[in-house]
Amino acid sequence: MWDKIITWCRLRRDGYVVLRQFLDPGEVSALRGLVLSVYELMPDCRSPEHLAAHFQSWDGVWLEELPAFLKARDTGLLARYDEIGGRIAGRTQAYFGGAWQPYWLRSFFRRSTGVKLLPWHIDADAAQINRPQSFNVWLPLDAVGDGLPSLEIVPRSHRAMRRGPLLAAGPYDRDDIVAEFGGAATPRLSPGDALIFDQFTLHRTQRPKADGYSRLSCEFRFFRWPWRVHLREVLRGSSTGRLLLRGLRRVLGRRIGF
Ligand SMILES: O=C(O)CCC(=O)C(=O)O
Repeated sequence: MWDKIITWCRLRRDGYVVLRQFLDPGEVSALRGLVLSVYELMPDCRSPEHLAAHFQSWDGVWLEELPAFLKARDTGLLARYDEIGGRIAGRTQAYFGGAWQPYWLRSFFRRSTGVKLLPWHIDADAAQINRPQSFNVWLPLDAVGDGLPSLEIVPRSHRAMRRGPLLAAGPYDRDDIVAEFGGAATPRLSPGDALIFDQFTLHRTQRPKADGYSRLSCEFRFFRWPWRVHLREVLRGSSTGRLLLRGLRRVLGRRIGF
């Protein structure tokens, strides 16, 4: 239990946390095999249109629409996707609590070849998260940090960035802003390790030592509603809960807040 509390406190304090061996070797090879098989199919993808267009423009595979494509193409692969996706969601919830829901709409596989390096940004605006609380479970499928580029993270930038206005990614791309926060950290990660960071934490692709590399990574984003909304949804989910909710509304009126 203590390791989970410490993990949560680190994420809150630093805006990121590294979880070594978040996935075991069997899960890493299942995920890697799945991602490679999906990438083999993707050049033929014509629909859903949004999935096909994003694959064409930046080689990314949006997870929200992937099941529809796999259902039409390869149900075996769909079953593998459901299995590993469910495990990653379950593992994340085991660490951070069941209120964190997978945010498939904002999750994807990425094959990065260094053609377009992402500059300093926060996901809250660059990834259009549009939820009060969200974090990214970044899972590289290749070793990163020495040869292949990891992510550079600006520790403890998330609180200040949350207070600022949401901007397009560009204006954050200034090294003086990063220096004000005390500089960046670059985690070295092996496949199976997870880098988990808040949607307001400044980060970018580590500048690679050489052009022309290829690395695979997955970004599983999670969000949770404020506790009041969560409680309301839980209560709405059962007849006793709905009864209780009605009673609370009668007694507390507007003060109940939902
Ligand atoms: O994969 C990368 O190099 C950058 C990923 C990233 O920063 C993001 O998706 O927000």
